[in-house]
Amino acid sequence: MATEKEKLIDMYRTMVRIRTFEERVFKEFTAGNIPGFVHLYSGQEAVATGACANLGPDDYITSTHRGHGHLIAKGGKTDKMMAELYGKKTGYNKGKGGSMHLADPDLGILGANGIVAAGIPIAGGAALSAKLRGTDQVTLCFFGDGATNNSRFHEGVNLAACLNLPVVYVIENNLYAISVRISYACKIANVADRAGAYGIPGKTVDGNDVLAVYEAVGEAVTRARKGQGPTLVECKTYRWRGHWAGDAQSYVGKEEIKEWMKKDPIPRFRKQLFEMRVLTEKDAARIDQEINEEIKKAVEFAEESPLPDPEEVLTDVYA
Ligand SMILES: Cc1ncc(C[n+]2csc(CCOP(=O)(O)OP(=O)(O)O)c2C)c(N)n1
Ligand SMILES: [Mg+2]
Repeated sequence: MATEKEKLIDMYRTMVRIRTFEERVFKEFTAGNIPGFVHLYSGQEAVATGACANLGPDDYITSTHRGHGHLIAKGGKTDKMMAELYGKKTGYNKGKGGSMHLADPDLGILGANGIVAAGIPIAGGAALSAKLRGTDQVTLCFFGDGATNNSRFHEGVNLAACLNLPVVYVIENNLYAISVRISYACKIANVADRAGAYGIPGKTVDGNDVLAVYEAVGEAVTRARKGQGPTLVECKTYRWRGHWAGDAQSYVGKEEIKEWMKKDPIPRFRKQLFEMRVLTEKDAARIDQEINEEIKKAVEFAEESPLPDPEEVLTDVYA
């Protein structure tokens, strides 16, 4: 029970860390302090957190253009992430990757990715490697509803199913691909139903319920570790901010955003933890304060770090 309690508190801390990181990034981006593009994860914290809580340090994840939450949930350090977003030498990619190329192979983080659905074949490769090496490593492959209409989804999931690979596909159905609503681009209610076409299990869960995600992905991870092949887990959720941090969301009704904000996964989980007597109001306030301090320091670290030297422009281009 002690371990279980620690785990739940850790999951709560991760969700707060993601939200605090993202909202600070939004602020700094809006102020012009972060170059390039950022795609924020606020509202979707329960997915990355619940899914990655099933992984160990040796397992892999592939991510997307909306990757900050995935990295944090897999153990990415917020100071090195922030420095990378600022384009600084101390960042995960020495300041040359930015938000959409954040990666840490030592933590099994095979990279954020600016190409929609491109993580799917990479996850297949990582899972095939684990299988050939005879390890029990699992690969979690995150992607959005939009990616499920890309050909890489069909090819990648079909091949992984045929090869019985230890991979778990986590679809974050946040209802939109940029400004295109999922109902316009897909004629089935639950994308996870597509699993049947590949002969693998598929499940749709409330993606704002961290414990539901944890459980569904947990079952899929267990199957994968036992050599029983891939699973598709669809998590229904919502992104609070625009497609990217500067998007005015003119295609979304204000009421819709308000409705989803009422389903905020963080206070929802906090309430559950209070009811379970795992967390007190005082604990929650302490966690908020610790994380605020951590993110403040991450920004200071990023601001104070040097830019990469011009001579480094052609180094680390290829691994
Ligand atoms: C192959 C490819 N096609 C199109 C784009 C442009 N694009 C960037 S993000 C995006 C939408 C992705 O939607 P979804 O998969 O639902 O992820 P979300 O942004 O909702 O997290 C598109 C079409 C791209 N980056 N790569
Ligand atoms: Mg989407």
